[in-house]
Amino acid sequence: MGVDRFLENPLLTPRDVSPHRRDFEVLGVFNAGVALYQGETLLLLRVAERPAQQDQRLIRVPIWDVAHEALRVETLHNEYGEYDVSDPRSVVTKATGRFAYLSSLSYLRIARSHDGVHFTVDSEPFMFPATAYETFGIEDPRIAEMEDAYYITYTSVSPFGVCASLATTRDFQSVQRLGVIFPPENKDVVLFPEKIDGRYFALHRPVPGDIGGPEIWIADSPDLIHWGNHTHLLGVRPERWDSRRMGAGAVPLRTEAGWLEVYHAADEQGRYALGAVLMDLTDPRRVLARSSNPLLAPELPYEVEGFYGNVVFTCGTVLVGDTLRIYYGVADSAMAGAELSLSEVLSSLGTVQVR
Ligand code: MAN
Repeated sequence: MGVDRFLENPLLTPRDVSPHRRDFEVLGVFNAGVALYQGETLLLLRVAERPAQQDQRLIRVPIWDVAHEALRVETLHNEYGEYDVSDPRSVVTKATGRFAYLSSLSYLRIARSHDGVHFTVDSEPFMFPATAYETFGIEDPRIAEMEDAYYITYTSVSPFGVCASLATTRDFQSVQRLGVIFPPENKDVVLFPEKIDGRYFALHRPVPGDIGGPEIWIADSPDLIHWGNHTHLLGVRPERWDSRRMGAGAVPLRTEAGWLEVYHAADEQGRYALGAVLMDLTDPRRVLARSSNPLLAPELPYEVEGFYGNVVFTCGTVLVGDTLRIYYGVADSAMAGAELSLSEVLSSLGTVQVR
């Protein structure tokens, strides 16, 4: 299958974004949600920042302080290697083996474009951590346009765990939080962009503790807030590209063949690739087909190398005619884009061609 990566890739890198305050540095600009708004393509970027690290023996971590409604920098003493920082995304206390902090704090910022390729980043954050469930940051937004509003599902991280939360906007200036919709541990929540038989649908990704693994579930709701009828939708496949963990990626796309979902999955080596799953239009709990091979896997240097390498991760696509444009985060560092033919994707799934 032909995958045309944009020649302009990476579209946005940390160099294109100034930190929200001067004593911070931007580590990553990635995993953006996508919306079409007033003739523009908007990327709702996940921006990961941390305080500039001045002394190797100290680790400075950012935390949203709910009580004081301010960002606090906590300094951890690491003179004797008390903390394990081998995974650059987190800080683990060696004595307990327990996760202590994220190494950066993520928030959401908008980038706007007339051609979908060249983006200008807003000077201010769009959504910054604000609640007790967001003290370690907010990540990986997905945007579903429904009934004159845009619904943003995002990951909220705090000492309480990793939750999925919901917010809504009409103008991409003001935003209203609607709270946590899936308790820990859950992430990768995407809303279907329309009601099916009178109910809202969402894909979600719980992380079971002892038995089971990180796989994709589906639920429905009368109001986007109360979710039930949880059903397991799609699981990992041993010894394949999606053998270890997986989650929904983009907002599902209505096609004549069914709901097309571009999802991400990692293998045993932690290599994240993208594949597709097709669900029945009237009963999305019915899986019709699934990619044998990835649609897109990390191959180019900007996908393989970075803050956390070997990762391609999508939170949104745009369909123009037969062209499926996938926006995706690369190596937890930057944003990229690629185009595929929708009819080729569907025929790779062994389904009927769309006209
Ligand atoms: C997490 C995801 C993303 C991230 C990948 C790779 O599980 O939720 O935030 O891009 O891992 O680090």
